[in-house]
Amino acid sequence: MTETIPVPSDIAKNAHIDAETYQRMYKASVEDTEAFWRKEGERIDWITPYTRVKNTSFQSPNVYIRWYEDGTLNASANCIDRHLATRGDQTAIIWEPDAPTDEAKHITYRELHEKVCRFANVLKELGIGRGDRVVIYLPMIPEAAYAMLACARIGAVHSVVFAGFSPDSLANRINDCDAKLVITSDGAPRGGRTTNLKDNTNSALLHCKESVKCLVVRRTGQQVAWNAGQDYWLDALEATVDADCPPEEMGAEDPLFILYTSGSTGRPKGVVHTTGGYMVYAAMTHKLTFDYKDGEIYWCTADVGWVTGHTYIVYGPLANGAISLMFEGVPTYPDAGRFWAVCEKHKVATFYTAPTAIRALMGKGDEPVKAHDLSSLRILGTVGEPINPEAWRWYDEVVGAKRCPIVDTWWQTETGGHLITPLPGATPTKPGSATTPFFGIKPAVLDANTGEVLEGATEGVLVIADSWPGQMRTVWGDHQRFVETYFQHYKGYYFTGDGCRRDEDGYYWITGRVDDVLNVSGHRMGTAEIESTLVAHPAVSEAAVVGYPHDIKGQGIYCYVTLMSDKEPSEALRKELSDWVRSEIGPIAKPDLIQWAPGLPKTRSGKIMRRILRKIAEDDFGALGDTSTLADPAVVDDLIENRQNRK
Ligand code: 6R9
Repeated sequence: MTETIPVPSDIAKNAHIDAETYQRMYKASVEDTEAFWRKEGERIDWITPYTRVKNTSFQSPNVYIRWYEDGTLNASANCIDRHLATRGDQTAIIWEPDAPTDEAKHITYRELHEKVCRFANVLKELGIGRGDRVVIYLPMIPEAAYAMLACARIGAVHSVVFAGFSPDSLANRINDCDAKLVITSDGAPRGGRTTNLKDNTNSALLHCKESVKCLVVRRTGQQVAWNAGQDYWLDALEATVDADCPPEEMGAEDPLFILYTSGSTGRPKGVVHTTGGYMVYAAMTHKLTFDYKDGEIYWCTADVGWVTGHTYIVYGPLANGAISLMFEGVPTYPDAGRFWAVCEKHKVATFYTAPTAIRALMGKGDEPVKAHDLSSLRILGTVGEPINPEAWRWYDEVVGAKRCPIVDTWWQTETGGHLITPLPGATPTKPGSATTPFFGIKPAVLDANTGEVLEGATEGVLVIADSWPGQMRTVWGDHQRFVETYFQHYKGYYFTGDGCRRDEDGYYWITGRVDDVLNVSGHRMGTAEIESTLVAHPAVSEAAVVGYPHDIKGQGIYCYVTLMSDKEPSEALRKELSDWVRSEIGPIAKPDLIQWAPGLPKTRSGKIMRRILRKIAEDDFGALGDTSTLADPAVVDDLIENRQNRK
């Protein structure tokens, strides 16, 4: 029996949702989904109210997902304008810079309005309008949020690219969505070092259409290489435009943003989210999962380059008129107490971070936490990967002093917001479990091979039986890929790609990806992307990439590399390949271990047996299973002999 941690009574008493309300509302939400979401849609402001609520089908090949489809609204007006009368002078965004010695900024809703309006007018000056795509490649500075909201204001579709991605990755994303403009900064300070974002953008733009313009935010003041006629400084243009920009009236199903994410095959997919349903779901989950109360300081440590930053730094909190803290730095700079110093300094009530950060900080001991007054904390959250019970307990005991409920939120870029998560005032928690479904969510566990629905306490693949408003609508430019990736494996269900266990209390325990997607420090990466980068190197003939358990990162990247016959393995080459992947994709994709593989285990039809490679990488080669179907079973012995991950 795992332990169950009850809901603290003071939290339950004042929560938006208590246990009884959860039961009642959940039942209603899955029994009459349409009526439930008709009411919940009122959380946000509509220009033309919707009459139709749900129009969805999971039946491949005919998959479509539409919510509130005849309603019109503007996402930026929901995040800004509707708060002006009641909380214009309240802080909307607290910005904490990389260096603790630099001053934090407090931006009120009224200031946010002016910043976003000016930014939107600059976009218009540059020829951007409804439906145009804009790529945002910025550090964690307020301008990243302004840029997103400015796009939303004029109906342009933003695609944020994480500033840690390489010029090549940036170029691929600009080209895939045919963006007209890329927004970047001169440099990006992080952890005391600076990335030259404008230089990266210049390199990327060499591989894009000449017509793509570049808008540059001044962050560091460093010198940058300038392309006259193509590049524009934001501050120069801002000064010339009007301080007001009326929001465009958008259809509920008009795209709000594209966000590229890794899958098991091919290039990253452009996940498309639309306006109405996404905003309803972002606002509702932010308010209820974090039991957000007016005036509280809420801090999500994610980067806006990931979906967590979209839904839980920008759209959800701002739709609720919250105070959202944005942090430019890293957890360990200038020291391992930085997160806690920021919590103390700004009196943070809700703190939402990733298990990898918790594990890394846990490794530094309790002292850096204890050195700070964390009495303002009320709710703790985690996201991005399964959290191991040890890290959960440390978070609970040392950071939360056993007072703060922990919400372990399971969701995906594709889902737009939380699908399985505790609610602080309603759900007793179990360390390592994402617990129970959010309102309107119908999870099911299937047998991976037969697709049979498994009841009760069981283990299998996690699917969702019906749509919810925050669900992605399509893959940009490739609806077929959307249908194939998510709706063809198990007919009539949305396939999450995750495995899970459901216990006797109906609690869900996510066990990780069942496909070839890695989760390294909470960042999603396709093994296929790393493999194709490796084989693009002239010394490499073949490569296979798998994950292996890593104490801090959750998973590490293990690469098996077969060299061209005229190339000799060497430490220098190992480093060269590692740096190659880093520069081609970005630092997050840098291999942890590279093993020289004279041959890879393949079936007679030539398919690489990843199962075997995974086992060897996990140092668990006692149980390799059936290797008799291999074309050359001898290669396995060599791989075991020369494995890199010896304990
Ligand atoms: C929000 C986000 C999605 C994948 C997902 C799963 C893993 C996320 C988790 C979790 C266990 C949690 N994941 N949250 N696993 N417990 N609380 O992370 O989106 O980057 O698209 O990754 O992350 O494997 O399928 P994304």
